[in-house]
Amino acid sequence: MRALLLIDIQNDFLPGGALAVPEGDQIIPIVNQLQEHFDLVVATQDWHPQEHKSFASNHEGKQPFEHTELLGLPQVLWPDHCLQGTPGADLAPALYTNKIEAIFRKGTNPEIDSYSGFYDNDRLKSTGLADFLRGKGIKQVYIAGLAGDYCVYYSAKDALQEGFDKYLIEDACRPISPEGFEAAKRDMLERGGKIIQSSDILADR
Ligand code: VGL
Ligand code: ZN
Repeated sequence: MRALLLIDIQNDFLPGGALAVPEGDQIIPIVNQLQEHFDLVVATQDWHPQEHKSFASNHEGKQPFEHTELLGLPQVLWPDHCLQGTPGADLAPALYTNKIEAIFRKGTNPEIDSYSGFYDNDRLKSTGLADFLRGKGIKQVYIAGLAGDYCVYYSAKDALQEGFDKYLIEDACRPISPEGFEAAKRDMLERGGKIIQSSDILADR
């Protein structure tokens, strides 16, 4: 059984959003087509309280995209984004959602960031996603979404660590930084992940 994991396809990560990923909107027609080729479709949603410490606005004198530390971990400070219950946190209106069986929210603890759909960045708290997937008999996890160099990358690493076969659908992702995405893809391959294109899936079945 194989699952499609849609990472953070939310308004704030689309062009015009608070933390826009270049060309983020271009993945939506692709992921809409992909969904019918999977046994299970699951989505994640970045879902921050206003006082979230990943926001530069909560650190005096700091600007978005500066680097700092949170709980001893390296942390990029972001513009305020994906505030719980706001339109920016909504899934993109053009995203086909009927097939999405569950949505896992993350980034709710104001003290720590949570890029992965499986765990927060310190791996202190699980979202329950891995057990959910195992409970559905999933062995292969295919990952698409935003941003390729942050939440997609961290989710991919955790999928591998949780023992799933992991496939990154490269053209169904867009990164914040192209260089960061290149490094992330190299690391995923070294960890045993596979990188494919949407056409590889759309061609079969
Ligand atoms: C993300 C930065 C901050 C992502 C979320 O979805 O990749 N990036 N929060
Ligand atoms: Zn975030």
